[in-house]
Amino acid sequence: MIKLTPDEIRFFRDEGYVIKRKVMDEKLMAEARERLWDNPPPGIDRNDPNTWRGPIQAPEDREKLPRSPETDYLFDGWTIPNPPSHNDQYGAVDGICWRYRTLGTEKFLVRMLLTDPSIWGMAEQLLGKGWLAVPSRTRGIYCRFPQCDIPVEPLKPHTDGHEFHLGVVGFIDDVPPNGGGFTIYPKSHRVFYYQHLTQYGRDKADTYEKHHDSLKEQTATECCGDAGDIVLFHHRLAHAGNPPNHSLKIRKAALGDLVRKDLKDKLDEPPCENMWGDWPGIPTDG
Ligand SMILES: O=C(O)CCC(=O)C(=O)O
Ligand SMILES: [Fe+2]
Repeated sequence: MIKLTPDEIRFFRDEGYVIKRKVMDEKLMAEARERLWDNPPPGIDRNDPNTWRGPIQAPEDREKLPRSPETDYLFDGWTIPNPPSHNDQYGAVDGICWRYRTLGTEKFLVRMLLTDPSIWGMAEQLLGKGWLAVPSRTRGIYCRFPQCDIPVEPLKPHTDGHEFHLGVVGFIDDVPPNGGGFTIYPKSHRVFYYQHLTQYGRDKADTYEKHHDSLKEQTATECCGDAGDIVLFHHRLAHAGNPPNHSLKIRKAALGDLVRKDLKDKLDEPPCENMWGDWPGIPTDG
């Protein structure tokens, strides 16, 4: 079992994320890399790296596509509806990402990324033993194609819109530096926790935009590593949805969420003065 050290827990508290190396199960990662090719976007050929490139087209209006309730997020039987922005098949957005979301419901992926005993145990270290709700799905496997000749756009930071406590990003293949690694804004969780109307919901405070604009001045950190490495991140940590991939490999990461069982009772609560009230494992004194 891999555990978080007290220093790593403090790092998570102060920076909003922590990287743990070589955590995920090799066999399950091999299965994930294999299953990724069940349903690639048109024109993308597993055996021909020349085709591993965007742009792939996103539907013009994702909000109008039929919602698929079978992909809702169930936690111990209660539901967080899959947001309409997750409706399109490839989640193409900026042309170089391929978000294979429907694979996210597969049991092996939930086991690899969320209920793996080490990952579950580390999440319990932060959120309390016995407090995690059993998840039904991950977000899926999020790929980023090599940038090739597509112009690099400025980073687009955001905080996630759905309700959760702890995000998990797991690399199922190596991600070299500048290879589209998960790109975060350290410490921003301490700002954005207070920039929403509720602790966990998507509605933003009037002052959100001002703080969001100031992220442009902040240096983002790209989390890279090898297959098996994971990043645990706080739900209000700002991160970029479009990290450029200057490598020749497809960036392949599984994303998922862990929540406490009592999240459903707290959906209307405004942010608390102490942002760590639901995190019994986080020391607030030094
Ligand atoms: O793919 C990534 O690196 C980030 C994706 C992301 O932020 C999201 O989909 O919310
Ligand atoms: Fe995000």
